[in-house]
This record gives sequence, structure tokens and C-alpha cells, in this order.
Amino acid sequence: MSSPQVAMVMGSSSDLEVMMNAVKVLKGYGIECEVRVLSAHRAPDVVGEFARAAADRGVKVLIAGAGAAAHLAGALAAHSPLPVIGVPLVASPLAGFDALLATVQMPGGVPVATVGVGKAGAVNAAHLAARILALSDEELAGKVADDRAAQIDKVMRMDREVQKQLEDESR
Ligand code: RP5
Repeated sequence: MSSPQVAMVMGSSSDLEVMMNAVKVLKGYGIECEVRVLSAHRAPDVVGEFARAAADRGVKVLIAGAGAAAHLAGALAAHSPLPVIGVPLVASPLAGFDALLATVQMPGGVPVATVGVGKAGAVNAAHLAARILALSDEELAGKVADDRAAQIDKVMRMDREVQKQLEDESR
């Protein structure tokens, strides 16, 4: 059975709302994504099995979202040669700082590409996955270029609006 190219894993269903921001971006690119709840602490063997099988199933990029003592991304990277993108989430009184440090500070040789905490991190994890896949997919590379152009247009539009507002106010 062939798999989507991106597999997104989260430590708990309580992470789903934020991680859906990644699914939305991937959908926008037309990238299919498998979504699973697999906890590095509560179901470590299942995480290991999943990560070890992922590449053979055709998965190309793993995204992991987890909060608190977030070891999910690191556990996937320990068990799989695939690129792993880690999204630290807010899930404790430490407001994501705990998850950020646990995700980003991997020992040398076991890489996790850690993005920002929370929603922007989830969004960027999806864009980064798209850019990785676009290296070997021309059509997707075109979509990535379109997305970047749209961001430039948006900022330029905001700039024009602010210039106009300042001009109006100075009259
Ligand atoms: C982490 O613990 C999960 O990724 C989640 O962010 C956090 C809290 O999990 P729940 O207690 O809400 O299931 O492993």
C-alpha cells in the first residue's frame, strides 16, 4: 500500500487543533498527508515501529508536533533516515519553551529541523516539507514559487495601504 509523502504525527489529540494549520497548508499545495497520534512517552514502541517503516511505505518527510517534554520529533529521527521537522507546542505552564528546548536541542548526528512554537511553527513545518518535496517535483516547485510571489504581493499591498493612510493623516 502506498502512503502519502508527508506523515504528520502528534503526541496527543489535544495537539490536533494547532497541527491542522499544517494540514491546511499542505492541502493548499495539493500534498497528501497522513495524520497520526503517537506519543514518544506513552507509546514509545509504536513510535519506533512507525518511524522505521515510514520510508519503505513511501513517506518522504515526517512532521512531529508535541508539547511539554516533547521527544516525539527526536524519537522519529532516532528511528528513521527521513527528514524530520519538529513543531514545539504549548501544552504546559512553561508555554512551549519546554517543548522548544526538547525539540531543538538534539545531539549531533540526529537532526530535527525545529520550527517555531505553535501555529506559525505548524504552518512553517508544512511550507518546509513542501520545499523539501519540491526539490524533486517541478510542479510543486512552481506552487512554492507562486506562494512566495503571493506573499510579496501581500506585503506590497500592505505597504501601499500604510503609505496612503499616513499620507491621508498628514493632510
Ligand atoms: C505531549 O504532551 C503531547 O504532545 C501534548 O502536547 C502534551 C499533553 O498531552 P495531553 O495530556 O493533552 O494528552 O506529549
